[in-house]
Amino acid sequence: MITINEFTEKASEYYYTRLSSKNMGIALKVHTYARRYLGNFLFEENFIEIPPVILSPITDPLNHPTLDPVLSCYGHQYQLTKSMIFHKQLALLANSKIFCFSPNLRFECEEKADSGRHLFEFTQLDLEVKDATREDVMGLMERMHVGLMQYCNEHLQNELKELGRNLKTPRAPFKKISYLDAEAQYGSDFEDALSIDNDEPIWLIDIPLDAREFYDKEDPEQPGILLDMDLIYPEGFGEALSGGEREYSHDRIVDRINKKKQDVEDYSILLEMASRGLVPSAGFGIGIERLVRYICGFKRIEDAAPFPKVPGRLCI
Ligand code: ASN
Repeated sequence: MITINEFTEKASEYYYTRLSSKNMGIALKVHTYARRYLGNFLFEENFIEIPPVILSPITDPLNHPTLDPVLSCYGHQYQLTKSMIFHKQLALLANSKIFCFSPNLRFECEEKADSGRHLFEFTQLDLEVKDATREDVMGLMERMHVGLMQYCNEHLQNELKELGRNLKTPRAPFKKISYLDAEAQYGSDFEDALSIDNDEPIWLIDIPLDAREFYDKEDPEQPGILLDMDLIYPEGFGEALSGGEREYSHDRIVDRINKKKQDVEDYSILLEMASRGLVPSAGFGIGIERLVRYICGFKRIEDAAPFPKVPGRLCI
C-alpha cells in the first residue's frame, strides 16, 4: 500500500504531465464534440434527457463480480450506480424515448486495468425506447455512429491529423455475428479476436442467458438465448456498447431473477412497480471514454479521460 505522501509526489507529476500534454487537450475537445453531437442527435429524434442517478437501493447486478460499495444514509442502504438500467425502464412511464449521460461506478478487479478499456468510474450514454425492438435500437445506433464519424472527420480534421488517426466512416447496416458463432470461430475469449479481425464495427447478438443479466429479454423463439447485443469496435478497440430488449412483466422478471439465483427481495421496488405495469422497451449504453479512445485511436483508455480511475490504483 502506497502512503499518501508517496502518492502525492508521484501523482502530481503524473497528472501535471498528462493534463498539460497536447493529446489531453485534443481528447477533451473530442469528448466535447462527441457529447454535443450525440445529445443533439437524440434531441432531434425527440428523446428526453433525464438527470443521472448516483445513489439508489437498486442498481444493475452486472454479470461479473465487482465490489459493491454500499452507503448508509438516513438509516437506509444505498448503492452507487453501476448502470441506470432499472431507472431507464421506470423513466419510460414518463416519456417514450429517454437518455442520460450517466456516471457509473464499477469496482472491477485490478487485472482489468491491463485491458486498456476499463475504468472504475466512467460515463455511459444510456438510452431506452418504449415499444422498440432490438433491431430498432440497432438501427438508431448505426445512424448515430455513422453520423458521429462524419461529424468528427468534418469538424476535428486537424486534431485527428495531429494524432495520426485515420477515422473510417463505416457503412450501415453493420455486420452481425451470434455469440455462439463467435465462440465457435474464435474460442471463449473471442471479443478481442473479433475486434482485431474486423475493420468496421460488428454486432454481437443472441447472447446466452447465463452470460448476461436477468433484465435482458429471453427470445421466445430461442429459449435460453437473449434478444440483446453488444457492438464491437474494429481495430482491436473492443466493446463499444451493450443493450437489448427487456423483460418487463412481473412474473418474467421474477423467473429470470430466480434463474440467476439472485434474491428477489433485493429487487422488491422494481417488482412492485412491475406489478403496476412496466412497458416493453429496448435500449443500450455507450461508454463515452471508450468512444473518445476509439475516435482518438489511443492505446489506453486513461488517455481519453482527464481524471481516469484505473482499477486497483489510487486516483484523483
Ligand atoms: N446500459 C446497458 C444496457 O442498457 C447495461 C449496462 O451498462 N450493463 O443494457
